[in-house]
Amino acid sequence: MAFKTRPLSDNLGLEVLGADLSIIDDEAFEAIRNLWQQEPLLLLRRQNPTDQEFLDFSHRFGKIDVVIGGSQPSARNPELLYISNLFSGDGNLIGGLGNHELVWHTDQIYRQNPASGSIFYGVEMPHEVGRTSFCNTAAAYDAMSEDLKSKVDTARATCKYGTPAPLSSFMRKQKNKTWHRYIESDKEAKDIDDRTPEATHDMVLENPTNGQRSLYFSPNHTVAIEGMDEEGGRALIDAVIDHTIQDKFIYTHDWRNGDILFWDNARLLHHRDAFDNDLPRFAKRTTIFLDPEHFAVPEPKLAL
Ligand SMILES: O=C(O)CCC(=O)C(=O)O
Ligand SMILES: [Fe+2]
Repeated sequence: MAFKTRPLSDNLGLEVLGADLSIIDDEAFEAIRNLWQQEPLLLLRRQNPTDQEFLDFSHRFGKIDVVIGGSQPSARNPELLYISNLFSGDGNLIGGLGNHELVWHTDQIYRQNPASGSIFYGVEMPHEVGRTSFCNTAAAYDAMSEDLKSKVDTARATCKYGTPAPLSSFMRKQKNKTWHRYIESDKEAKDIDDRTPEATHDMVLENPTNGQRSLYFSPNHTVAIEGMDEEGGRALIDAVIDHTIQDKFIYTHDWRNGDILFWDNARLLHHRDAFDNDLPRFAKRTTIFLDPEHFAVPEPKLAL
């Protein structure tokens, strides 16, 4: 079976037409997985899965991670992350990540064994604001000079969740935006810090099925390049960021309710614009250990 598709932009992204995520059989699943293998960003519109259907579908790709940063998993089901600026009746935020800009980043890269697939279900989404942009790091890698490729091919970047000291000049210029965290107390901050020790990963990943290479790094989390002093490490990450974050590799998504976006953090960076906090925004996300037989993953030896 093959779904009809149409490109979201010249740079990246594919809309999959005629698929209903709540009734996907094995054949339809394989067709979607094949599309995601080829294309780092997929969109399904007008979806309306129950939590269980969303989780069942996500599970088909692999084990779902329980996110341990500052974001809030659903208390009813920790495999489901709520992303929202809404408050419940008792005055608590119902989800994580608020309404502010989220600078260019890669989900979960600060973990020792990062789950690299994010599936994001926009339930209640404002238009034209709070847009999410994606940057194609496979295309960026292909377009690199041989000189920069040879440097980055062997490089490993060290990441730390919520760091106040990002390595790149790009992030140092916008330090006030580094990463907002809704942390209530010093104890909570320490707990998160203890749960998220530094993690180091190869900066170039390769898909075993088609040899496609992509850059794996996160501007806001990178604190050092392994084996390099601060100056050398900064020169490398600056060159990689300058080359990668360019309009020609970026697609910006304007959300509609019912959109489900699949993004592969092994092949994409993403960024979210700020939005007015009076506009309700509510989404659910799963974060998946994609299987290393079909996808490039950061730590295939640790694959579950
Ligand atoms: O709210 C968004 O559009 C994206 C949030 C985000 O960065 C994430 O869920 O990983
Ligand atoms: Fe993210």
